[in-house]
Amino acid sequence: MGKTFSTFMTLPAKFERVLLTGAAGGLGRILRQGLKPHAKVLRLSDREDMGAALAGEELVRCDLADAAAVQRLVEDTDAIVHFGGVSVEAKFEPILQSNIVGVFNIYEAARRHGVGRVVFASSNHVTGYYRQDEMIDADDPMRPDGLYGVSKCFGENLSRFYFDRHGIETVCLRIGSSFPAPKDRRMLATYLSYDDLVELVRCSLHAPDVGHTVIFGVSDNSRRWWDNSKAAHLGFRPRDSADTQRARVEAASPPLDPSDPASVYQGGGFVHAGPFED
Ligand code: NAI
Ligand code: 15L
Repeated sequence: MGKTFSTFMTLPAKFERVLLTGAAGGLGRILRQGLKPHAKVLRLSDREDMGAALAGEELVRCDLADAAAVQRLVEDTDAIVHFGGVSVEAKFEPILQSNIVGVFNIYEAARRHGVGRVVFASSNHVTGYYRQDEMIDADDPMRPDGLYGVSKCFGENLSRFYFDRHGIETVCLRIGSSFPAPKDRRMLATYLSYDDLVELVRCSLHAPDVGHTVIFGVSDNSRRWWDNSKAAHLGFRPRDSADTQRARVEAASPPLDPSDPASVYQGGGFVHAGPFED
C-alpha cells in the first residue's frame, strides 16, 4: 500500500483551495453551493460558461483535454473534486478527449503540484452489465455497459495506479442517478439525492486515510443492488430515499418488458446506447 494523504498532513477542517471540475454541469452546480463551507476558495472550472464568480470563488474556463491548461488549473489547490467530462454514452472521440485524456491530465497535474486527494465522479456504468437481481460490491470485477462506462473504468484504474505509485489518494464515486428526483422505475434503486451527493463528497474529502476507495453513490433506497460495506470508513450515511417517490414513479412509468435488456441489467437503457448503428 502506498503513502496516504494524512501521512503528510492533518486533514484540514476547511481546505485552502479546492478545485471543482464540471462546475457548469448539473451536479457541478449543486456542488458549487454544497462545497462552499469546506474551502476558503473554490476554484471552479468547465469548458462552458459558469456565470459570474461569487465571493470565495475563482472561475477558470478550461478544456480538460488541454494538458498545459490543466497544469495551470491545478496549481495551488489542496484537493480536486473531478466531475468534468462526458456524462452519457457518446461516440469514442469526445469520450477519449474529455474522459480519458482529461482524467490523465488531472492526475498528472495533481502529481506535479503535490495534490494529495482527488474525489472522482465515476459511474454505476462501470458495472452496468451486472443483472438487476444481483448484489455487488466494490471488489466485483468491472463490467462496463458502453464506451462511457469503459472510460470511467479507465479513470478508476488510473487513480489506483496514481495511488500505488505516487500516493495520491482517491475516492471513486460510482454515482447511481443523481437528479432532482427519480425519473423511472430503475431509479428507485439507483437514485442519489442532491443532499446525499453533497454529503458523500464531504465525507470523501474529509475522511482520513481513504487510500484508494470505491463507493457506490446511492441514497438509502430499499430496493438496492450495491453493497457499500467496504467503504464504511468514509462514514457516509445517506439520509434520503427514493421510496418516498415510489407511488408517483410507478404511476407515471409502466414496467418495461421483462425481456428488454434495459430491465435485465443494472445499467438500464445504457445497454442499448452507443455509436454502433452500422
Ligand atoms: P453534466 O453533463 O451535466 O456535466 C458535465 C460537465 O463537464 C459539463 O458542464 C461539461 O461542459 C463539462 N465537460 C465535459 N467535457 C469537458 C472537457 N473536455 N473540458 C472541460 N469540461 C468538460 O453531467 P453531470 O450529471 O453533472 O455529471 C457530473 C459527473 O458525474 C460526470 O463525470 C458524470 O459522468 C458523473 N455521473 C453523473 C451521474 C448523474 O446521475 N448525474 C451518474 C453517474 C456519474
Ligand atoms: C450516469 O452515469 C449519467 O451521467 C447520468 O446522466 C445517468 O444516466 C446515470 O448514469 C444513470 O445511470 O441513471
